[in-house]
Amino acid sequence: MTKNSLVASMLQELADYSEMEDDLPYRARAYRRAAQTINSVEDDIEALWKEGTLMELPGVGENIAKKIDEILRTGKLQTLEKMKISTPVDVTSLTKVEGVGPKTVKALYEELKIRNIDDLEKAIREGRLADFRGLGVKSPELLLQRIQNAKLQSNRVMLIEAETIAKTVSAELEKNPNVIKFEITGSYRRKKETIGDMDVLAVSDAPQKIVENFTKSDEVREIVVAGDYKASVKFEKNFQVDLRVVPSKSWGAALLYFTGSKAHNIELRTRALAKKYHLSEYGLFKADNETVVAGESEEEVYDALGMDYIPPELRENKGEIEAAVSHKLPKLIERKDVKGDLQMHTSWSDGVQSIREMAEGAQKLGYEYIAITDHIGGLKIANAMGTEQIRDQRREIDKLNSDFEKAGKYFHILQGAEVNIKSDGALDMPNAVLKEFEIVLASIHSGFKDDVKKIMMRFSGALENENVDVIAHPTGRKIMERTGYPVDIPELIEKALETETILEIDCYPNRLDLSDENAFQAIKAGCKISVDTDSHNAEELAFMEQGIFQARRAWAERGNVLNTLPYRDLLKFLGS
Ligand code: DGT
Ligand code: CA
Ligand code: CA
Ligand code: ZN
Repeated sequence: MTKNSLVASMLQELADYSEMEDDLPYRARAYRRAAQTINSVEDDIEALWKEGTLMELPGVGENIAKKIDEILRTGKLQTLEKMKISTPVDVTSLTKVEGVGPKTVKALYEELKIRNIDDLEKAIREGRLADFRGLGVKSPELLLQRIQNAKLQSNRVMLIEAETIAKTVSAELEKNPNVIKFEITGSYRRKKETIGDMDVLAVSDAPQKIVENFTKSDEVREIVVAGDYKASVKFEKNFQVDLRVVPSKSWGAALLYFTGSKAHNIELRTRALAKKYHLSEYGLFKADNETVVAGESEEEVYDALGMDYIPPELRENKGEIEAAVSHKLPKLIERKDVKGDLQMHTSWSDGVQSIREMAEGAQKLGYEYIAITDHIGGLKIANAMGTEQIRDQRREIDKLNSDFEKAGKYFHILQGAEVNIKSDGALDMPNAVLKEFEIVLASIHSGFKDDVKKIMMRFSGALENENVDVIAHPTGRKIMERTGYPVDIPELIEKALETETILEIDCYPNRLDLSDENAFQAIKAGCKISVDTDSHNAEELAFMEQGIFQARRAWAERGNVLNTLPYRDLLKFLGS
């Protein structure tokens, strides 16, 4: 685990504080820029520091290099510590409220002693914030709404970010000799698209030692509580990690409890009561509350309740409990069922690598095929291809395919395309061109402010077009960034079924579009789904994993997903 994000978040905080203290605004900007660079570079900041090459990073001059040195040597920044003492506020969270900048944070603290979002909310509710208009809102209600939004977003992270944190946590626990076993539970284990906090469970014969070691990890920024069997700490960006140590005889019951969801737990407990049992995080007990029925493993608990084992992704109380009782749980799709990837971009449009590089990346993943789906038409921001380029690209693909054949590799590149659905609903390329592709994805990239009727009108042309195989990223949402354009999901599903159009789960980590719930509805209705990465370089092909989690949350079996088909069957399917 590199220290890049630790250094970046400290510089970011320093930037916020500097701006608040009305020091020199350009200095705050410089810290912020350096933080961004450090967050996005591939290089390990600690390695650069040891080599003495920090200043080769863009935006890192002598002053910032000194700060980085101090962070890496001492884990702290004296300047920042001093500022925190004089103005003890949670500037990072407060500035997440729309309309609240570092200057406002300072004023709120000086005038009303507001230190964090909760204080701010309280002040509004108690009518103490007379000058709410200074925050750019017409009413206190609107401000409360913004606070809710900030709270919702503030400390949640995308699944892919949680994976990085999970690796750190796992590395800490793996090197701890007192840990017998551990598991990261909660929404992380259920593979939700965003994670609020991380719930870690461990078995040990020396709980206190684990807690002590864990709270001393490099990444811990703040210890919220530390007891004999549990601790709550904050990592960078205020992300909370809870650790609980349990005895091995309760391992299964605790896993079940802390994996959740809460709704699933409540339903399980009700089922237990109906059997005259009592279920808690300590175990499944008889009515006397003493005789243990089950508890060491999750399987044992489900079994005692007369149910099949329920994979974590399904534990949302959406019918999985009934299905487990009647032995009708879906046989969920697995990563290894995937035979190819049907959305990716190359340097022919807005990607950064060649077709060959993408193909080689896909071969490393064991795929039989990929579809190159560069943008076509007039979409300027995506550097879309015109007809001449499409012909040239076809030649390159033919050549590569014949090279693979000669080399005895069973691997095939399909020439596909992503065509834009224009604001009037027409496709951005005539049918005569579209019909030459082996697979065509149609998608919306503009006119997000259209109302739902207009959006559905725009979709209908694409759905009814016989050359369109897939609707890509159907809602246009980006997680924690934008909700996308309005889509009537039931209508989209119905029309997709009618016209035999495939709906996509775009695996790009901030898209995951269709969402779990939308994909669940589509699959339930009988739609075929394509789970594809929308990669813009070969490394991103690995995002397939994210999409498979999402598909599992949507109850997808292998048969529901287009790109589990072997190459020959895929061609037959697309040809029909
Ligand atoms: P998150 O952290 O918001 O992404 O979502 P979770 O599901 O990880 O929720 P969290 O961290 O509040 O709690 C972890 C698990 O603990 C949750 O999935 C189920 C269990 N749990 C928490 N509170 C309750 C409760 O009041 N009742 C029951 N039955 N279970 C609970
Ligand atoms: Ca959690
Ligand atoms: Ca928690
Ligand atoms: Zn697109």
